[in-house]
Order: sequence, then C-alpha cells, then structure tokens
Amino acid sequence: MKTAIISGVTGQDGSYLAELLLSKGYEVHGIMRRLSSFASGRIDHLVNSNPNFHTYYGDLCDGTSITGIISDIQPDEFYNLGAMSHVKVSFEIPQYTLEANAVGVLIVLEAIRKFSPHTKFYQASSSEMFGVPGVPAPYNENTPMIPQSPYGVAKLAAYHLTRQYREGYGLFATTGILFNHESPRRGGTFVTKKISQAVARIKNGMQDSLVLGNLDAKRDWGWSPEFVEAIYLIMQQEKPGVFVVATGETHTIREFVEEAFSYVGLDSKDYVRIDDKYKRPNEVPLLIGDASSSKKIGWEPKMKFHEIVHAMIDYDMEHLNDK
Ligand code: NAP
Ligand code: F7E
Repeated sequence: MKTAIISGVTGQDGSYLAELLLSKGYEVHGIMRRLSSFASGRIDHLVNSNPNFHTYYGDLCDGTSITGIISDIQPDEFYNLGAMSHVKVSFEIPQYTLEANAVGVLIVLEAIRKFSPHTKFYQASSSEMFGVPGVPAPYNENTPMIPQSPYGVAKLAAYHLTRQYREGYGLFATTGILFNHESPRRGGTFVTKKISQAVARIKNGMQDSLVLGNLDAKRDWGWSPEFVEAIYLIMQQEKPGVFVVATGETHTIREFVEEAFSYVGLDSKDYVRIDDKYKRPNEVPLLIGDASSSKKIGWEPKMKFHEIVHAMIDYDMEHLNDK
C-alpha cells in the first residue's frame, strides 16, 4: 500500500486529492491546523468512514510538528498543498504569507532531505508567479516570472527552493504551476464562490446585492477535481520537473458575473456594486496558461467555463442553508 502525506488536506484541492488517492488504494495522512472552530467540513466524510485516512495536527510554520510527521511516516509521496492561499489577504499579512508559503516549504524539503530522502515531493506552484503586463500570453514554464503580490513572491521562492533541492540534492521534488481552479468546495472569499453563493441567495430572496472589486481582470478558470488528477499524474512521472496545468481559455470576472446571473434568469446590472476595498494594490490583469507540458503526460481539461459556473450555482442553490 502506497503512503502519502497531504498538507492542506482541509482545503479545496487537499480534500479532492485525498479522495483520489484513497480511491487508488493509498494510505493517506492529512496535516491540519488546530483552529478555534471546525475547519474540517471538506474531509469529515473521510475521517468518519475510511480506515486508510488519518489526520494529524501540524502547521507549516512549525518545524517541530512537520519534521516529526515526516520522519515518523516516511511516506512515498508528500503533496504540499498547505498555504495562505488568498492573494488579497497576502498584502495584509505579508510576513505570515512568506513564512507559511516559502519558509514552510523549506521546512518540508529539509525534513525530507534529512529523514526520508526517498519521499517524492510535490509543490503547489501558482500562476500568480507570473503577472507582468505585456509579456506575450499564454504563459508556460518558460515565461518570465515577476510576481505582483506577497503571495506570488512567496510561491516563487518556494518554486525555486523546490528546483534547488531537486538539482542540488537529487530529491524527487516536482511542481505544477496551476492556474485558477474552482469547485463547489472553493473558499467563500474567492471571487467565483463569492459570486455563485450570492447569485443563489439573491435568487432566493436572501440577499439584495453583490459587492465586488475589479471586474476587468481575466482568469483561466479550471475545475479542481480535474486539476488534482493532474497533480497525481505529475507525481507519477519517472522524473521530477515543472508542469503547467490550465485550460488555455480566459474570461473576465465580468463574464463570470454575467454568466452566473443569466443562468438563474437575472440581470447582473440590477445587483452588482463595486467597492474599491476589494481591489488590490497590484493586480495581475491577465492569466491564460499553455498546458502543453501536462498534455504530454496525458492530462487534458474537460469542464468548460459555463459548465463550471453552472455547477457551482447548482450546488449553492441546493445548499442555501449550509453554514
Ligand atoms: P485552500 O482551499 O485555501 O486550502 C489551503 C489549505 O492550506 C487549507 O487546508 C489550510 O488550512 C492550509 N493551510 C493554510 N495555512 C497553513 C499552515 N500555516 N500550515 C498548514 N496548513 C495551512 O487552497 P486550494 O485552493 O485548495 O489550493 C491548494 C494549494 O494550491 C495552495 O497551496 C494554493 O496556494 C495553491 N494554488 C491554488 C490555486 C487555485 O486556483 N485553487 C491555483 C494555484 C495554486 P485551514 O483549512 O486550516 O485554513
Ligand atoms: O480573484 C478579482 C480579483 O481571489 C480573482 C487563488 O486560488 O488563483 C487564486 O487567486 C480575480 C482577481 O483569485 C473580487 O481582483 C474582483 O483579479 O478569486 P480570486 P486569485 O487572486 O486569482 C491563484 C492562481 C492562486 O494561486 C490563489 O491561491 O477576481 N475580484 N472582485 C475579486 N476577488 C475576490 N477574491 N473578491 C472580490 O470581491
């Protein structure tokens, strides 16, 4: 039985990846933070039902806990999905963002190097590492990376640490540069889930309006359950490397908003307001990915833009009273 550790198991991707690995017969060990309220909603169904699923308290900022878990389990694979993942929030807590998203990665890599060098390591890199206006799109692993946020800077540091441990120490340290990917499990402060939840509530008379920031930015939105399949494939390659995971299609936030409202028969102009507090000091205006590297290993996106919008709204319509 193969063993895997997932950091960030309580998150959107971590929960889908845990399901995928369990379905493939893995023993899965998930690292979760101790919080004052429950944050395990996305994995409760696994905790209670699957004997091959185990959880541990740990924090990427706490070397003792992370090193202890790695040296005890010495897993075949370590998927590093844990991160302070909100770009706007990273401007407000830049130091913590660097600690969790960059130093945290160093802690994992050092623990693997010292105590479990056979462990394959996956780093969740991000299209936020790109971001320079004027650079020809679509973006791939050869595109210059000049990030525009503390989040992007931290992810770029982690990307290079992963490369350095791969090249310097010969570790199987691999990375996927994933463009935005969504699902009903997306956190409520990301724009797609904020929109889909608001549309469902407005349609049902539970909310009056939706307040957003920059509607002109363009994003390459994919489907999280498909993107974790790419992550798994990247980890199964003979050699570690850099792989881009994207749909190759881009849409403005405005298009997402319009598609969402028109799906339930409403006109977005009647409900959407703009507030600068949701805008960022620096914005990445355009993201569109060239996923040729992932196609070469047999991965292709299937869910289309409008299907993603509809699936998220369908879910939120059915779960109006969920906390
Ligand atoms: P998410 O839903 O925000 O999940 C992030 C996970 O990281 C949560 O389980 C969170 O725990 C955990 N975490 C946060 N800080 C931590 C710390 N200090 N120590 C340990 N765990 C910590 O994010 P996601 O969308 O699943 O993304 C997964 C990974 O891919 C992240 O690294 C993200 O930066 C990266 N990424 C995401 C996208 C995307 O579009 N989704 C694109 C590119 C890259 P709590 O539940 O306790 O908060
Ligand atoms: O913003 C605009 C905002 O927060 C998307 C993370 O998973 O993908 C994600 O980062 C766009 C931006 O995602 C609101 O300005 C407008 O242009 O949903 P988001 P993100 O910043 O692209 C990357 C690849 C990651 O790696 C990250 O972890 O939408 N926008 N109005 C808004 N965004 C938010 N959150 N809220 C608004 O009200």
